[in-house]
Amino acid sequence: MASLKDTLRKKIEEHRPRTARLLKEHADTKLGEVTIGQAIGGARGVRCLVTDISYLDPEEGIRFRGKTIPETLAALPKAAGGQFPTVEAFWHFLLTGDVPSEDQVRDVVRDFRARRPVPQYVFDVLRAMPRDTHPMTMFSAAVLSMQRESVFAERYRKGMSKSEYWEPMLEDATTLLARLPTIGAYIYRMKFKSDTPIASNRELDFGADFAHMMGIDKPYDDVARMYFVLHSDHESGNVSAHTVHLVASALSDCYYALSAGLNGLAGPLHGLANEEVLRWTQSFMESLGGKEPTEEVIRQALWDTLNAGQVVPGYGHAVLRKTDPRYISQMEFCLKHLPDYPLFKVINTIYKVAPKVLMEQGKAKNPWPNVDAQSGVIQWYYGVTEYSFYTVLFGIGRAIGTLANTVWDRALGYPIERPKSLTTAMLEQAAGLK
Ligand code: HAX
Repeated sequence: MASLKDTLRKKIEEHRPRTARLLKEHADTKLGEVTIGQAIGGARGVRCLVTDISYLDPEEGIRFRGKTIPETLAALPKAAGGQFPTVEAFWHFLLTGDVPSEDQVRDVVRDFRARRPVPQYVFDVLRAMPRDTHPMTMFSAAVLSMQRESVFAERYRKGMSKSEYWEPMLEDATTLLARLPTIGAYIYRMKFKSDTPIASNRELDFGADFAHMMGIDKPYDDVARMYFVLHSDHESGNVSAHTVHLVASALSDCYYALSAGLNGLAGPLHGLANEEVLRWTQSFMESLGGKEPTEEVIRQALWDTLNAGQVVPGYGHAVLRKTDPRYISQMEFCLKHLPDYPLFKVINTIYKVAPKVLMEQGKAKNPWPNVDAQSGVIQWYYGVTEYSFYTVLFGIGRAIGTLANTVWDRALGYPIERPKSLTTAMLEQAAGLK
């Protein structure tokens, strides 16, 4: 049986000539032009990043290694006694593009288990922070605190050839990823469950151990697996993925890069939107004082939000132009496991009304829901009602895709990222205004 690392080495060796040929023979081929609107407008649609790990089609949504979400979930080996694939199987798949065999998954699970123990100093760092610190700040700080253990940084200091960079990057990425569930669950129980952390059970896979350390029974193990897979990757241009890629392009190690990416994920227009959705929904429900959340009442609340100059959280997207398939996957989960749950019904009613309201307002290019509109309901149903924690869950998932990308970035020798800026006067000149 080929190990994950051996399979990856073979894939990298096969891939390198493709990148080298494109650079050598086709470096001047144009992929598009950049407009003033794009330069001012957050580089929307500028094609200047490369990744083979996932691709986001505006109409279809995400494909991981060429597979849609349902295809990915169907293809990968499932966790024992579960309906969803293990995170370990998905990690193998994202890194190599191959669906792993059961034996290969077992091998990755074993490797993750060995790397799982979190050093005491990380918990000390968390405990030293004021208890009302946002969970994302704690999470990012915990990741950063482990930078001293980076094998990549150590090997770089000692001198290492560029062709070898990916190996210590893989080493760091795997260790870091394996530790994240313990750190996340520790933050949760320290902050919200009267400081009663639960020790890891090394017999369990990534998702099941997370559920165990959160103190939540089945099927939360499957919820965790589903959640982490769905939130893993959304090609390279979103704030968290791009930040990880950018920071790592300076040859900063995985710890620096992921911590930076998490800080971007913590913004309300990005990952924090899942917290905002629940905050918005709860405050709206409270304002009803027990009255029925009818379509008409929801329509009014949405208009109140827009008229106050605020965004409707969980709706809109910079690339997608349809309902996010990650939203649909979670909605299907809800229909199966919690069809009559009142909060799910409210979220579904918002889905009926919000796109029409956003279309009527006419500003958002995409009036449809994104992943964040649905994810909090599932957490709430299983007892995780502390919504400031939701982005940490997103962060654990997002680490899978972004860390896999950093390994490939180093394998393919992608250089330090450095787009060019212009002054406003230069834009005016280009526009013929000066
Ligand atoms: N509610 C109200 N207005 C919205 C809106 C929404 N949900 N989505 C977009 N708009 C507005 C924008 O604020 C912008 O207004 P201005 O012209 O006044 O600046 C206008 O519509 C055009 O924006 P756009 O081109 O459609 O959207 P962007 O690519 O600029 O932004 C966002 C994409 C996701 C940031 C945006 O849709 C938004 O703010 N949504 C709400 C927050 C949210 O759900 N974020 C999570 C997105 C998914 C994700 O990253 N998850 O982590």
